Amino acid sequence: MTVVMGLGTLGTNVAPAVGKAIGADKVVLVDSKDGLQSGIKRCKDFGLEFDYIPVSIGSATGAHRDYSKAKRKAARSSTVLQLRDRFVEATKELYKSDKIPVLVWGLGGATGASVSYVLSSSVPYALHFTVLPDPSSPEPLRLLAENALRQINDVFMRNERHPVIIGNFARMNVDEIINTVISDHELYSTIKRMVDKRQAQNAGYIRKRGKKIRLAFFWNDNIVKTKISKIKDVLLRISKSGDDLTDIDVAMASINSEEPSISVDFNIKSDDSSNNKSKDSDYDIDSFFDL
Ligand SMILES: Nc1nc2c(ncn2[C@@H]2O[C@H](COP(=O)(O)OP(=O)(O)O)[C@@H](O)[C@H]2O)c(=O)[nH]1
Ligand SMILES: [Mg+2]
Repeated sequence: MTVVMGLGTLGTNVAPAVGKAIGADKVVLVDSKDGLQSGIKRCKDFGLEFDYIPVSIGSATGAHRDYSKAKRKAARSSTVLQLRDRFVEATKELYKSDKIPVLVWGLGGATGASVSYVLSSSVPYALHFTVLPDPSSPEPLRLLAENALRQINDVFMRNERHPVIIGNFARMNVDEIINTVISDHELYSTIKRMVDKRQAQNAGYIRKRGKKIRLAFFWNDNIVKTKISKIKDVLLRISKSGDDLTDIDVAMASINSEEPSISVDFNIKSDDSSNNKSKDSDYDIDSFFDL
């Protein structure tokens, strides 16, 4: 029995593939009303059982990337708080069968990250399947990197028992990411393995001089274990690299070592950021997670 939560634009589109790969019993999609449609279609195409929850905590187009605002709205949204309560119940049921829930969302955005923040801080273990900011997105990469850094602090540093798979899917569109999730054996077997609570309890850590050290699984061309602080270093460098940074390449220089190094290449181009604002109201939710 497993549940995959798809949060925000990236999350709702990629969650159906994760759900299919691990044979999930249910996929729950959370995004703006319009944003939900493509994820719903993908769930239907994959023949998955699913629920969807419209929220209005980011902008309708998702373009403003205002994580602070989305976080404030999520904390006050009755829809999100009801979802959190249902999520906690569902997670307790999963734990009984030694499974943990999966949260799929993209680092750097607003909607997915703020819902992930609410949900993940309410349970001891959840597997995060997330992505680094995409250099081909129309927003300045620096803004996405700043958001991503804050989200790592909010979500991963505060919930340090949660295993994390961070994909570098730079310049890959959603369909390419989906194909990778479904066809990359190493990636989906890692997801499948980490959904096992007993694995999650051990695999998130190494012990060094008696101290627990947080690990993430970074997918580039291979799954490698890395410290979350390494990913933070990379994002910090991006966020400090200038206002107009729009291109970046992140690569793991060495794999199969305990502390892989990460190399980063930058390109600086000029780019305009758009400031989209929208006001829509929250929706009511019915019932989810019929476990
Ligand atoms: N590689 C890749 N990254 C994406 C794609 N869509 C969104 N992202 C990244 O995912 C992060 C979250 O974006 P998004 O899901 O649109 O934000 P949200 O809807 O507010 O949660 C950002 O850093 C984006 O760069 C995509 O199609 N490909
Ligand atoms: Mg969005």
